[in-house]
Amino acid sequence: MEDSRVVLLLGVGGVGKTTLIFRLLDVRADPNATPVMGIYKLFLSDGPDIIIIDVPGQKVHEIVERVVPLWDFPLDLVIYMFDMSDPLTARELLELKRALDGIGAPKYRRAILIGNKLDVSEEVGVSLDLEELGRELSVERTYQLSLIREDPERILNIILENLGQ
Ligand SMILES: Nc1nc2c(ncn2[C@@H]2O[C@H](COP(=O)(O)OP(=O)(O)O)[C@@H](O)[C@H]2O)c(=O)[nH]1
Ligand SMILES: [Mg+2]
Repeated sequence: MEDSRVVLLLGVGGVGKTTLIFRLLDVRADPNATPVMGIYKLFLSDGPDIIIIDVPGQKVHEIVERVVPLWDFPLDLVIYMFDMSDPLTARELLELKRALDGIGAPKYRRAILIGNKLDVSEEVGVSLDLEELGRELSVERTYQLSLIREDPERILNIILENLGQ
């Protein structure tokens, strides 16, 4: 794994973690609830391989249990995700982060926050303070996206710029 970077997606079920990966890989299917850990590898022509880990589980406690085996894994980037149209997913994300901090893991070099489903949040008129949530999660950067229609290049660039590539 010398020449790979490892990215972990964290957020409760339904926020769009698997969608991010499917967009990146140009998989057209609509993702179902993720039953098992998904490990995807991107081979880039110029630069290290990127391994993306999609943690299964819908609720905070299920996800915490699933992240435990990743304890000693060297993570380069954590992408925290929530649904901009659903404030509960933001509260649950904070709960998830606190639960993970409470048991001292996982260790990572850098973290960012993606507020997904911007299309829905605009439609229903819900707006959340992304920067405030970003501060509470101690992330380096925040992004508002609608992953379902996002250009895969843009998603890849977000990952690369935060991996320092
Ligand atoms: N409207 C809208 N739906 C989205 C967006 N991103 C994901 N979804 C939908 O939200 C549902 C849950 O997404 P999924 O990727 O399975 O979430 P996960 O449980 O975090 O992996 C799926 O039906 C997606 O198609 C988005 O940007 N806008
Ligand atoms: Mg999923």
